[in-house]
Amino acid sequence: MLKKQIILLAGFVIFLLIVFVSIYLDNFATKTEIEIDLSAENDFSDFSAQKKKLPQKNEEVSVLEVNNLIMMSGNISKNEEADLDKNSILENYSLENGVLSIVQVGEILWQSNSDWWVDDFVLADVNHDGIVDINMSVWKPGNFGSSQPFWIEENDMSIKNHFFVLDLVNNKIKPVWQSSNLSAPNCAFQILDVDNDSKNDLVVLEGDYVDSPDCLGKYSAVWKWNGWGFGNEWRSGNIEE
Ligand SMILES: [Ca+2]
Ligand SMILES: [Ca+2]
Ligand SMILES: [Ca+2]
Repeated sequence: MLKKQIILLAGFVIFLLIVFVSIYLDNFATKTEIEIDLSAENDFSDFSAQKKKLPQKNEEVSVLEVNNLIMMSGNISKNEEADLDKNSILENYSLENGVLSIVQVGEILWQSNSDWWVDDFVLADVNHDGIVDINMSVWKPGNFGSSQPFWIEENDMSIKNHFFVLDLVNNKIKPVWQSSNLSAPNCAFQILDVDNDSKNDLVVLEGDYVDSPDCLGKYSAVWKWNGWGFGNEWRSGNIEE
């Protein structure tokens, strides 16, 4: 009888231990997560505060001419109207202080993430499927977009430049292609058919992360959509030399 009681008591003690350990581990995991998030957020608010101090640019002023191409870089503000989802209602695409907003009849359909700084956007069919895409140059912490590959254990949380291609489908944003950290940031970009094959090309002005959060163009390059991403077609020598 006593033996049975001892076994029951030991079982109960083990049960309590398991409960306490799991609560402790759970708290620990949540705490670590929050600390990581907060530090990334602080870095990003510093970064965006510095970006806001860069000279304000819009279509009328401060364009940059490279190989006869007009490109803008800096703190760009611009507005465009288009019907990308082909529902016969125009959406307004507006970029202000690094935030891209898509507004349709006074209603905000979408706004870029709070930890993204959108340098510029261009509405053009970059992947040749007949659908006009929203192409963006984005600075953000974290190497990956919404999905981190399972084999990568640690995300690089430094703020780097990315190129994102999105579509608007039924009033919702659908990611088409998102780069991880670009090895050189794009200071400015344009989408147009430079080699006259009736397919749009991505023309970029590349800089160096040493100038971040500013971006000073050093090389120009042409990229072409290859079905699953962008392949480099051509890169110039250093423009400054
Ligand atoms: Ca529409
Ligand atoms: Ca497209
Ligand atoms: Ca082309």
